Amino acid sequence: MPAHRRPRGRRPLRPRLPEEVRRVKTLLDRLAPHDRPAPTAPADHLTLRRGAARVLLGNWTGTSTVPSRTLYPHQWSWDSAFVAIGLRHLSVRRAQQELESLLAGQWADGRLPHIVFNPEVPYGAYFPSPDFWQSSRAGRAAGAPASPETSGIVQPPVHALAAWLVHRADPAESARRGFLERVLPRLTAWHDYLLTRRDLGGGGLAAVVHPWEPGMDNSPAWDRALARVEPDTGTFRRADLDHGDPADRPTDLDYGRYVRLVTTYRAAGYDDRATTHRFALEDPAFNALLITGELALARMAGHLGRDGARHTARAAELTRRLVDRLWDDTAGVFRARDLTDGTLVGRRGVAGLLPLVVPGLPEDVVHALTRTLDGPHFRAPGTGLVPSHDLTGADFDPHRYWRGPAWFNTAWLVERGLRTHGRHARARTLREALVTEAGRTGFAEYVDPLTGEGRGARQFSWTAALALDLLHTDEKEPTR
Ligand code: 2M8
Repeated sequence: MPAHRRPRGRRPLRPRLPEEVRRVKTLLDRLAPHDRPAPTAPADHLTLRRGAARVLLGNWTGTSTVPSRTLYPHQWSWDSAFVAIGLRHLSVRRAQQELESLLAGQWADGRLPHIVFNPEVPYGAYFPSPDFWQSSRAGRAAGAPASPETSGIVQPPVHALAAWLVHRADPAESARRGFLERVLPRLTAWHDYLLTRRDLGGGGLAAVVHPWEPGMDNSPAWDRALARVEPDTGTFRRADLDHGDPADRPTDLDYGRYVRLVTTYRAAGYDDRATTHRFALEDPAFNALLITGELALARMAGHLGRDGARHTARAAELTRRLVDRLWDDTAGVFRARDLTDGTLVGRRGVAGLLPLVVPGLPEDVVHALTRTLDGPHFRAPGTGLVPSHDLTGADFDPHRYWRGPAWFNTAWLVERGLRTHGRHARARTLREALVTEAGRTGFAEYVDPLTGEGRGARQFSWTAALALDLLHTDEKEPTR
C-alpha cells in the first residue's frame, strides 16, 4: 500500500474496554502487596501511586504507551523512555516492551525516530502524520524500516538510562528474557549515529536539526536560529489545536518553519550528509543525556561480561567537550551553540541546568548550577518545579509551550542530578514538589510557574510515570 494512503477498516485507538479493564484491574491488584506504603509514608502516597498507575494503564495501547490519549496518540521516543522508568514499578515486562516497541522503529543508520506511528490511528488525529513524513519511502536509503511508519527526526537519548533502570528493577527477569542482550547493540547503534552523523560541528558533540529534537519544542533558545528558516504556509492542517489551547501551543508561524525543516530533510532522503541543515545546534541537555546513556551502556556491557571501556571513555570525552563548548561561567549555566555562526545562544533555559545529571562534572560547575537553580532566573513563586525558561527573560511566557511552564520530566532529571552530586536536601524538596504537584494537577502535562496551575493535557504519561518512580525509589538510591 502506498505510504500516503490511510489504512482502511482499522480498529479505533481505544482498546476494547472490558478486556483492558480486566487487565488494569489485575495489574492494580498485583500492585497492592508491595505497594503498601512504608510505615512513615504519608497515607495519600498510596492514592497517588494508584492514580499514577491508572494513568499508565489507561494510556497503554497493547504494545506501548501514548503520552496523551487526545493530544499525542502515537508513541514518542523520550516519552517512552520516561514511561518505562515508571512502568518498571508496575510491570517489568511492560517496561521492556515499551522500549522494545520503540526500538522496532529504529532505522538501519542507527537513528531512533522521535515518533513511531500507530497504524490504527486516523491520519487526522495528529499532525504531522505518517503521510507527511513518508519514512518507509523517503527514508528507505537511510535505512527506515518498511514498517512501522515513523518520523525522520530524533529526541533526547534517555533510552539507555531507561533500559538500565528497567533491568535493575528485576535483574532475574531481565536475564530470563535476554533483555540486555537484545537492547545493548541497538542502543549502541543509536548512540553511534548521534556521535558520527550528527557531529555536525566537528566538536565531538551531537547536534539537533529541528526544534522538536531537543524535546523543548519552542523554547526561546531556538528563536534566532528558527527565524532563518522560510516558513511553509498553508499546506498543512494542525491537529494540536483541536485539543490544546492556542495560547499554550506554538504559533502558526513556528509550525510553518517546523514543516519547512522537515520537508527539506525529507527531500534529501533524511540523509544528514546530503542535507544542508538550516537549523543545527548543540543542546546541553541532549548531550548531557547522551553522557548518562553512555555510562548506562558501560554498565550493561559490564553486566554481560563485555568490555564497557569504550563507553566510559566516550562519556569522559563528551563531558570534557560539553564543558569546553557549552559552559558559560559568567552566567552559571550551560548554553546551546548555534552551529550556523558558532555563537552561544543568549538565553537561559532549563536545558542549561540539566547537565547536573552528568556525574563527571567539575565541582565548581556543579556549585554554580545549583546557585542558578535557586536564583532569580529559576526560582518560581507558584511551583516547586523548575520553569522551562528564565523567569526574568523578556520572552518568558508562563503558559506557552516550553517558553516558561514547568515540566515534570525536567524536574525529575534535576532531582537526579542533585542526588548525583550529593545535594540530598535540595533533591528532597524537588522530589516532594514533583509528587505533590503531579497528584494535585491530575498528572498535568505542565504547570504555570507563577500560579502553580496545571496546564496542557491531563493524565499525561510521563508525569504519572516519573511521580510513580519517585514514590517507589529510595531517595538514597545511588544514581551512579
Ligand atoms: C511535544 O512535542 C510534539 C512534537 O514532537 C508536539 O508538540 O506535537 C513536546 O513536549 C515533546 O517533548 C514531547 O515528547 C511530545 C509528546 O509528549 O510533545
